[in-house]
Amino acid sequence: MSVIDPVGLERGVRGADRQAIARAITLVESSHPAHQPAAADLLERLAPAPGQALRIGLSGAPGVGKSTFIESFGTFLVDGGHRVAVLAVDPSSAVSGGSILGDKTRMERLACDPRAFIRPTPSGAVSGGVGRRTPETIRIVEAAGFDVVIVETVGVGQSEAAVAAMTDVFVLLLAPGAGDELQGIKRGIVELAHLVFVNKADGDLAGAARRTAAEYRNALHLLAGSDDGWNPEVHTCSALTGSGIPEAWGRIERYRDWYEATGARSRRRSAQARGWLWSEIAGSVRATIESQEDLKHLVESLEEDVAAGKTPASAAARRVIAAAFETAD
Ligand SMILES: Nc1nc2c(ncn2[C@@H]2O[C@H](COP(=O)(O)OP(=O)(O)OP(=O)(O)O)[C@@H](O)[C@H]2O)c(=O)[nH]1
Ligand SMILES: [Mg+2]
Repeated sequence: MSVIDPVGLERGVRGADRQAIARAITLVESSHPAHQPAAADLLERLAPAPGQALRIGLSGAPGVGKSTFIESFGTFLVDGGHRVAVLAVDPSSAVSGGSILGDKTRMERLACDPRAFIRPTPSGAVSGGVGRRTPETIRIVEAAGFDVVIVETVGVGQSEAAVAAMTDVFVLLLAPGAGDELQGIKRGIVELAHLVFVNKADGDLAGAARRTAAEYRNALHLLAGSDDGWNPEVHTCSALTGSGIPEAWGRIERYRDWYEATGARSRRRSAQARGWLWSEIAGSVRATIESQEDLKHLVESLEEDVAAGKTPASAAARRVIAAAFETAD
């Protein structure tokens, strides 16, 4: 990225020019200090975006069929007149090395469709691999006119809470079987879900899928329901055959109608914006500390003491903060 022109990028993004969108995302993802002013400028220019897109968080353990589901569901949506952006936050690719290749073949149609935009996000160092800049990336694709944004994550880490904190509806994808072991996904993730879809409900797996759905329905019944008062639902689908995919969208739309009518939307979005402000503040404080040699050394020496149990972390943090704010101006 040699010449950065935020005005040109804004025009390109608003005109849904794919190359401009990709370059804008690369710019906001950059951690290079020289890129920060242009990135901030671009984001401010894009800020008055309507923000009416539906943001869907989609999570599920490796192999449950997330990529296949996105291909099928996304194709259904674009055929229905929607424009779909998929932001894949995929730490599993780093581990297995396989999923990028898998995604190329499993999202073949959507990847080539001009009404869709697929962007894998490098799993940054922040909270379980969620792209640190995913909320900004969402803003960019929304400004480009995508009205459905899917943020995909592998349901094995902490990234789900972060994804739930930047989306409107959280969808958990499961495979048939496994029942109570919760298929390697963390228990807390089920509690984040507004909708659970048991995928692979086809062929020999159809019966098992129905049983798994029934088990989860019972399990969710015992939970209190989501914070906002929505009662989570469990349904089956097959990403492979496409059965249950239009219904999956119907359920999501029903959630969205409820979400908008009850005021849950504005409450969730404001809470998310406030949470994001604080996380930005925390991130900036950290970046400031890491960018100053003396502070960095102070932290490194305190890290040793904290690791050795000589100094409590809270006391060490107070010293760093005191030093950082003294030198801040
Ligand atoms: N029978 C059946 N198989 C499916 C279905 N959806 C996906 N699969 C198969 O399950 C395997 C994994 O599918 P993916 O879509 O790659 O799963 P994923 O969740 O994206 O996996 P990771 O990217 O590794 O986390 C593939 O062999 C798919 O063909 C389905 O609805 N029915
Ligand atoms: Mg995948």
